[in-house]
Amino acid sequence: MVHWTKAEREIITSTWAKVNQEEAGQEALARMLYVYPWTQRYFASFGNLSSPTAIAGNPKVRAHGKKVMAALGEAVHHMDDIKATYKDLSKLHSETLQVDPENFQLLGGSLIVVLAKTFGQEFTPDVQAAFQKLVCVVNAALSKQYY
Ligand code: HEG
Repeated sequence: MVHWTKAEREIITSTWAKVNQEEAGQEALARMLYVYPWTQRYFASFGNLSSPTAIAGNPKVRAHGKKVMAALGEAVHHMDDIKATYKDLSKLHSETLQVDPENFQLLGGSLIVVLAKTFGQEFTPDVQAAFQKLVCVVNAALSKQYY
């Protein structure tokens, strides 16, 4: 089981509370779709993803970014039980959506870039370390139901 220090818990919960979920989710997803264009293959039903402007203005990207952030919020609220929290979501990505689990780290990395931009000087190495750890635990949990 993952061990979280008191400092890591405080960093994650206090930073998360300051995040604008819809904006950050939209930007993280948009960056993943642009920087790693092969991830677009899973979102064929989302329509126009042909340029940064198209992606940024795509309402489905925005709505989906919000959903992803809500799911990440569940992880933040259940930091000691992320595997169980994501059991169904992992099954969905594996069996139904058939998302290659390699992609999870691309979205997690994009989110960290967005947090770094948002918080600037406040995004200290300690804050980064805590979020990198959270992203690793989330990715492992989402990959758990793959076989
Ligand atoms: Mg996934 C659906 C969360 C990475 C592709 N994703 C969803 C849903 C959630 C979610 C909450 C909605 C589930 C539902 O409708 O019941 N996704 C989620 C998280 C992360 C992640 C927390 C990682 C941090 N997803 C991810 C990645 C890809 C992907 C990396 C592909 C590159 N997700 C994907 C697709 C759908 C979801 C294609 C269905 C979208 C739709 O058709 O609306």
